[in-house]
Amino acid sequence: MATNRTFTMIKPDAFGAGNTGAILEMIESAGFRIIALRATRLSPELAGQFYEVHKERPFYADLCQYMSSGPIVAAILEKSNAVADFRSLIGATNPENAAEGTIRKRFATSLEANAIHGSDSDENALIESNFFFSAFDQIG
Ligand code: DGI
Repeated sequence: MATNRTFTMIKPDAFGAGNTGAILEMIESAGFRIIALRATRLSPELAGQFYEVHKERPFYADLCQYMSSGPIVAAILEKSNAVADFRSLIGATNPENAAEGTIRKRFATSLEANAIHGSDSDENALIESNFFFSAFDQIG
């Protein structure tokens, strides 16, 4: 994958509240092109694999339970400087610290239910994209 891609998930709180369309609109308006998109549901085991990097953290069990509590939308996005620009668009992990105009400021309801995921590096964007999508799922 080129370094101009990132991976995102619209989390169960935002999906359940019917905010998927508004969030995708913010993403496209910010100049990201959708390369792959799917609605799905994570089992606790799959959520655990996805967030394995956090497995020693005290919130890991809660995070896996939360991320498997309802459907999510996964997507691969393309834009120059995608990883950093998307982290700016989504805002700080804790919505209390998220800047005005960010997705988390607008849609997150708590530190855990923070509406959206964005990869934190090009390497993780590739790993996370391959977790959800085959090459066949991704447009060129
Ligand atoms: O990359 P981020 O999603 O912004 O943040 P992260 O990779 O540090 O953490 C992954 C997710 O775990 C985050 O989006 C929300 C949740 N989380 C992070 N820190 C805490 C937390 N959940 C709880 N309950 N408590 C925390 O301290």
